[in-house]
Amino acid sequence: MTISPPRATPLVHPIREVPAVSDAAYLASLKKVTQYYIVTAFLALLIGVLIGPLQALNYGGVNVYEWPIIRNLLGSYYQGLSLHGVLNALVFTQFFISGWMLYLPVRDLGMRINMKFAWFTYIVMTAGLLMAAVPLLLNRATLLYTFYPPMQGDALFYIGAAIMVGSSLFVVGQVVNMWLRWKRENPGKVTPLVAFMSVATWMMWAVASLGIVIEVVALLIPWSLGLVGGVDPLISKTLFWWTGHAIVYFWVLPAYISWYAFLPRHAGGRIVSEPLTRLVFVIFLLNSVPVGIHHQYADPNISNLWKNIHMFLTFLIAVPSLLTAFSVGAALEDAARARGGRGLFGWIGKLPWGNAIFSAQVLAMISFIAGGAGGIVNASSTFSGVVHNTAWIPGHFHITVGTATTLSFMGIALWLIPHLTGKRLPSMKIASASVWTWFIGMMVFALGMHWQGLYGVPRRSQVSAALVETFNDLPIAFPTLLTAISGVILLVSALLYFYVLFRMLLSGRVDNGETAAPIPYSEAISPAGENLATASKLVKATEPLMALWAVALVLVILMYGPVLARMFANMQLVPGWRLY
Ligand code: HAS
Ligand code: CU1
Repeated sequence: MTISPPRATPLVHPIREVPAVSDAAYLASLKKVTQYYIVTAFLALLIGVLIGPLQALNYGGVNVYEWPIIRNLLGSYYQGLSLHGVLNALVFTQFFISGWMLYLPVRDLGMRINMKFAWFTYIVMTAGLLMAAVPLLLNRATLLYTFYPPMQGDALFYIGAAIMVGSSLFVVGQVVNMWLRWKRENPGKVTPLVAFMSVATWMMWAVASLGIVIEVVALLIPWSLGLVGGVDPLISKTLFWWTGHAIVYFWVLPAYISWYAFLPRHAGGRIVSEPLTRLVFVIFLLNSVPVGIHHQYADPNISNLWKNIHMFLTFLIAVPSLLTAFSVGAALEDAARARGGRGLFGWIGKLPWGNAIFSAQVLAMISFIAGGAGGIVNASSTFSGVVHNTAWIPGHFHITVGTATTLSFMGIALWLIPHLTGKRLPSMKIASASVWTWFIGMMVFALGMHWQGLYGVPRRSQVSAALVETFNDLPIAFPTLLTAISGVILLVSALLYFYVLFRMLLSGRVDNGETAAPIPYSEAISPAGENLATASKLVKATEPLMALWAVALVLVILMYGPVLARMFANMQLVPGWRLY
């Protein structure tokens, strides 16, 4: 069910087989730590998404924060929103990715890693999460997921967040180190595709995370501990968005790995071009980070020149996603035609829409067409004034991180958990219902929110409690209704999904995951080959990831150095505020 049978036509290039692991205890431990990451991720998502409908109802004009049951649980709309954003956008993603992008390259390269260190990293990351969770739950870090100063929370929140985010750098170290060992042991060989994509993404994240790590460790922790009298909000915000834009590619590239490498197999098709895929990931490595000022067009003390440079670089960083759209779209068409699809659009019906693993990811992609187009609107400094800080923005990110990332991960988990545990998906029908309703719910939510945003309804506001006159004159009755309805659809979807997920996790082991749910490698129409000497120019140019990593770091320093230097020259330290 999860993997289509080989194509009727003979394969030109054999499908990659995952290198065998002879040490069963080692493999079991590797799978276990991956499973811990994935399950922790989904527990965070479960709590996070249950708060989601409360936010949607708020934008639908229903103030559920007045209801006694909610009032007993959550201090305010803003505490609910902080939990929702942190758990879904920061915790779910990072834990899922840390498991997924540790497991994949290790298996792809057939290398051994130090399992003690892998477990240590998981424990440190979880400890950081728990530390940050305490003030969040106690309404002592109601700062929203961007924690902009001068809003101030308890020091424990910043310390926990620093430990959680910082520990992802241990995964970077472990994966890059393993890849370098593989390179030494396999001179002249081309890095296999899945490992290549994972290593490039981790390298990008290492450069990206520096901003937030510096912000939290050097500025916010000393400030929240009272060691320094104030903090410069603009410097903090700029360091935040150094990480904050690139983090969206840290969220979406792990889904791209699946779209490129595994999705064709679920549909019985082929990867279009491995060299092109490598190019896409190298562009992301080089260009994901030096674009963050597109979040700060409205901010003072950043010259228009730098705003425009970052805008131009933002348009460039849409290019690898456009390459992905055409390349993965072609892989789907190839699959559908191999299944007998005909006509200009008729082939689409031949795709395996009833397979939730497949449909979750393709529905995620379809919603991401709109999400990506909206991103390009946000990036234009001329349009930004219309949409910035309005409900349009949460509309945008629910059809990017809420689908391209989350819905893809939901689909991936449906084969990954059977693979890791030998358990079986209890019901493909319920799983399908959950992913289709997630897609519909997110699309309706995004429509309602984009629409409200165009009328200037602000984001991050308890609009349901605002003075009626403020919004009474706006013709937004229909979009607010859409948003409210979407919250209910998404609640149903989440209940269906978590029912299937937990029934699977709590069931007994029945299969050997290695054979019953193998890693779904796909055949490639244009593979990269195994030997660098005979590989194409593109493969040769993209292979030296260490050098490209250094270039990425230099580019960020060039694109942020002058911007930050001017801010440090005009530093304005202000004391903290508690607005909650
Ligand atoms: Fe964004 C704000 C610009 C992508 C997430 N973004 C946000 C925020 C989040 C977020 C969370 O320039 C809010 C931050 C906050 O709280 O303030 N974004 C962009 C641009 C892109 C983009 C240019 N965003 C993402 C992704 C995200 C994400 C990915 C998460 C995963 N975003 C912005 C800007 C802002 C912003 C401004 C600040 C706004 C403001 O004013 O505050 C690009 O990377 C998008 C490129 C994508 C495409 C689409 C490619 C389509 C593909 C699918 C193809 C489908 C197929 C299916 C083939 C060009 C790959 C075919 C189907 C068949 C059946 C055959
Ligand atoms: Cu951004």
